Amino acid sequence: MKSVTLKVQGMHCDGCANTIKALVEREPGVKSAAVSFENGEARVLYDPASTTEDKLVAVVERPGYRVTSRVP
Ligand SMILES: [Cu+2]
Repeated sequence: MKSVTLKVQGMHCDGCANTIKALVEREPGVKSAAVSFENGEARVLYDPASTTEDKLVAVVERPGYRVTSRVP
C-alpha cells in the first residue's frame, strides 16, 4: 500500500469533501480516502499495483476540482 496527500483547490463545503471521498473510494485499488474540506486535502491509501497517482488526480479533477500538489 502507498499513500499520497493531494492538495485540492475548489472545495467549498463538506459536501464537496464527501463527493471526492466517494469518487476516489470507488476507484479500483483504493483502500480508503480521507478528505478534509477545512484543510483542502485528500489523503488516499491505495495499491500501486492497481492504480496510479495520476489516475487518482484525474478522478478528483473530473468534477472540476484542481489538484495543486501531491505530498507523498
Ligand atoms: Cu461543496
